[in-house]
Amino acid sequence: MHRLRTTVVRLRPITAPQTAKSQSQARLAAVGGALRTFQPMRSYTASVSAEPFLNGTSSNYVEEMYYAWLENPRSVHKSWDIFFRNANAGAPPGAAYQSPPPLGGVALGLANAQAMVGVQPNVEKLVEDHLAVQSLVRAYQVRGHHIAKLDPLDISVVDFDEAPVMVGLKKVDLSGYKERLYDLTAEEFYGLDESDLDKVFRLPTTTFIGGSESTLPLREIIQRLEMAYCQSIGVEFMFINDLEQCQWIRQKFERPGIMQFTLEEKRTLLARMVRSTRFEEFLQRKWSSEKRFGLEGCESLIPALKTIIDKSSMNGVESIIMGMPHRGRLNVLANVIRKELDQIFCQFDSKLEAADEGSGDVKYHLGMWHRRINRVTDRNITLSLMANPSHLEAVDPVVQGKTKAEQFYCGDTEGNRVMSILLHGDAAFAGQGVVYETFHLSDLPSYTTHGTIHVVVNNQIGFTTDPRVARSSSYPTDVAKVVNAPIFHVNADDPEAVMYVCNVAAEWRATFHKDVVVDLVCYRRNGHNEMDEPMFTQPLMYKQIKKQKGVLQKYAEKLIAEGAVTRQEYEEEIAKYDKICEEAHARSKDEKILHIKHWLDSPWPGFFNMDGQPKSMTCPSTGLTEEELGHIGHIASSVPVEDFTIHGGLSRILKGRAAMVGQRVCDWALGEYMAFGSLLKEGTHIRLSGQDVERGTFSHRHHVLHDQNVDKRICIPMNHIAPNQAPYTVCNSSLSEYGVLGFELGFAMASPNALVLWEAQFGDFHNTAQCIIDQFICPGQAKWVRQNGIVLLLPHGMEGMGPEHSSARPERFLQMCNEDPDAYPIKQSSFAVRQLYDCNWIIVNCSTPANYFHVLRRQILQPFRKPLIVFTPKSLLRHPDAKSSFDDMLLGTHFQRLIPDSGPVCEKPDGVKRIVFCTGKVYYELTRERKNRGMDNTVAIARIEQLSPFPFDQVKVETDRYPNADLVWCQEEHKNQGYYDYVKPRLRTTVDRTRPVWYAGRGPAAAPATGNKAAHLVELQRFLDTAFNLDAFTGQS
Ligand SMILES: Cc1ncc(C[n+]2csc(CCOP(=O)(O)OP(=O)(O)O)c2C)c(N)n1
Ligand SMILES: [Mg+2]
Repeated sequence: MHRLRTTVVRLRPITAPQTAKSQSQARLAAVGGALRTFQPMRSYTASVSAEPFLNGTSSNYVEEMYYAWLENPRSVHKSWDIFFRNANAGAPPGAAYQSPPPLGGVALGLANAQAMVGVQPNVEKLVEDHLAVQSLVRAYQVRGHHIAKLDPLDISVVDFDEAPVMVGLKKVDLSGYKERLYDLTAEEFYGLDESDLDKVFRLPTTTFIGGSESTLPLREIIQRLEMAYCQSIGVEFMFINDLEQCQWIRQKFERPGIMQFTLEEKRTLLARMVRSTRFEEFLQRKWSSEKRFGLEGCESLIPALKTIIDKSSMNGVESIIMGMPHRGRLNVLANVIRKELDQIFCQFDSKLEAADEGSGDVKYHLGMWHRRINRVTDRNITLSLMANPSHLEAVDPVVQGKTKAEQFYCGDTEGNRVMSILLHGDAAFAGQGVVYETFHLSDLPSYTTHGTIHVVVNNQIGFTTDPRVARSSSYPTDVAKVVNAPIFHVNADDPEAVMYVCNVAAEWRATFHKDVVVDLVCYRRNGHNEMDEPMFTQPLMYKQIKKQKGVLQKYAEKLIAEGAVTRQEYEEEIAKYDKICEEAHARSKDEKILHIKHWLDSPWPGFFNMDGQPKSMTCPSTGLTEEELGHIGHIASSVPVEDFTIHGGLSRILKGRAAMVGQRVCDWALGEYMAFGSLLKEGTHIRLSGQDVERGTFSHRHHVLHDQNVDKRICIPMNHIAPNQAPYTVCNSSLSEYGVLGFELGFAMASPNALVLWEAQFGDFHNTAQCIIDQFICPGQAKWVRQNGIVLLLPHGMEGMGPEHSSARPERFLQMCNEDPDAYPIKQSSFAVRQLYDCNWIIVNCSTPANYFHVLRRQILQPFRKPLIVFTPKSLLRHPDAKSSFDDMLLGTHFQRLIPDSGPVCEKPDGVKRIVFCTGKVYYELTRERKNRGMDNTVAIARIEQLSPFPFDQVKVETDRYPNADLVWCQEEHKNQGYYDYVKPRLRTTVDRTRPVWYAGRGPAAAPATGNKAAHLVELQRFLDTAFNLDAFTGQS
């Protein structure tokens, strides 16, 4: 029914009779057993011009009348009764309408109708007036926010002169409302004038301003619409294409008397305003020259958030994950999350020493996690504020990912227990593309968090930039319209209005599980930070701001005038909070050491020992038993459900897998299957996300099978490994990197017992997610002491496919490793594991399926979590030599950081003239060339599989093994790219600079690869020639 109505609304501008016909059947069924039949005889194409009062815009009114008539013909005016009867009887176009019968001896319905509209001899006018009223209601609903009093400074930057709303009603003076109507209504207001103000009109069902009344005089209608849509709240919702949702919002804002609060609610609100305001004042008093990005001008943010939390807790939410930028962050930590004040204050102490936990971050970026009792609901609630970098909005998808993970792990499939709140600045919300990317995740099955509440601190400025040059939309919030999220603009100087919209926002989320935006229109009392001079750039705005009375003072005066509190009570409340701050300040002086771990936003209980350290420094074998390999291999090559028809090509692939299992070998896809399947069996949840990951960009994976005969019927064999296995999530993502990688990083934050992988379609696409890599993945542990085991799979390799899609830019990842290239590490017990523990991320380029299998399993079996970057192959996926025997995956086997040459060179190492070190796919090109040249005895080839941390110890074994060999680093990437700059100093350190390290590879270049296939092959041959020409470097130093 809703769908029908929505459709009809869309069609409405066509013709009224069309609308009536399209609705008739459904409506009749709904109205008492279809007793009436209404079969319009007029054809769809019949002109309606013959009915002068019917036109596109009148259809809504006609619809109302028609429904009323269907239910009771007497409830409508006699003229409508006649019209509908005639139409029903098949009157031709132009003949259905007849003038109403003369007055006198009339039926009850007619008498009622006349009472409603006064003596109305002209039915045309009657219809037009009703239509006009309907249009008026709609105009307020659609555009009332344009004239609401949203801006506390009254210097609104939104210029609606440009918008197509300034038309109509030029000749009519509606005493006082003229300006309003002028702003709101369409041209030629159907002749409504002042004489109509006291006429009573029937209200359409699309408004709730009547409360229990169905008719109102026009004057009252206008007044109530003004109250609903043009005070401190401006509601934008009429773009939502769901009638039920629109009706829900209408009734929340239109019902008379909605904005009434109990005495207790008002006092609580005042107390919250006191805390919010006095907190900033306290910091300002104590540390006037410190940056804190204070909340002054938007103090009602604190009660806003608290209202959302109270209401959500009431609705059953137990955990809220929040992300926010700098503005007001300390205040939120103190007064919403309830971080101990002394812990906040001690951050201002410049003499505080950092504990040896990491390099840390500034105080207005740190996160927090806190469980407490919500005082209003008396229920437990966990609040966490995610640590974030300076990069505005980057934390948005991370918060969503963490929220999704928490929902997933507690079986909260509808978001009833866990939810997210995202705070934004006005400039950033409009300017940062990741906001859009995050919105587009909001309704995708594997990414939805079932509704986020967005709160915008809209202080009408971004640093020194005015909105008129910072965005092209009227509001900073327009981006939310892409997902049909309602937007509640509210004047932040009206705390009660703020509280009201926040309540509605929380209810909206609980009811529809969709995103919603609260736009707190406010100002920024100081400069961008407390040191900045805003008068340089916004002189007039700041003259106005200086005159502006603080919102706390205004609200307190209002409540005192109302008698809701006494001045003394208000002053006591202030004194009470000031005392709390003073006492905390005194305590903060006892803090000598700053522990970043006190600011952890995602603790992993039970994963570490009591001191927060790994429980061991060893990693068990990552191998499996023969049976396990066979069993998983069998699942990977079969369709484990009945009556499921797969594509013929896929049958061949599965048969090929079965054959490999029979021969006890794995290709790349099967190696990955073995790793995933075994971890799932051992109880580790796995989530693989990215563009087209289900099939795999290179059509090698096929983790989701599609029934060729039944639409949307799928089978994920990986979920059929064992009865008590952990679930496997594999999901094609939206076409986003920044948003989706951020999301997966957040997902991986929630639990250490999950393998979360993001695969780039091609490795180079990670650069559109660079911020997540640079700001979170690389330095996350150092800044925020939180570990993360996310895995990035980045297809990489020079295949002659042109400059794009060739390079995953290994040089960038390697350049950001925290390891010292010039210091040979002291070898201690568990060296390899310790090295992993100390690094900021692990970077591998595996050349065999077995090694890929091991590194994935090690990611979970090692006793801590580190990000893992894997450069994955393309052509190797199907390379006949790039296969691994089960023997390399059995119990007792491990990931090989370096794979030494095991060929003829081992027999006579002294005779070896050269060791070529390499990584990844070029190994296969090197071995082929060596064979062709008959140099298997003279040149050794060693593969460095783990680039970071660098396997100094194993490289040394190789360089010692071949004392007469010169050292060559060979790579297919250009010299200024790839691994050369990273590997060279490390190789030199390993041999204590006793031997030079030569380079065989492509020369330096601006682009990652040539676009010409022939040039690609020439380049390849050229560097292979260098690698095997034993005189290539003679005479060079
Ligand atoms: C991605 C990014 N670009 C630029 C900046 C520098 N910067 C910090 S705050 C700010 C202005 C933000 O304005 P707004 O979003 O309105 O928040 P407000 O400071 O007004 O609360 C800018 C440009 C940044 N932190 N992040
Ligand atoms: Mg701003």
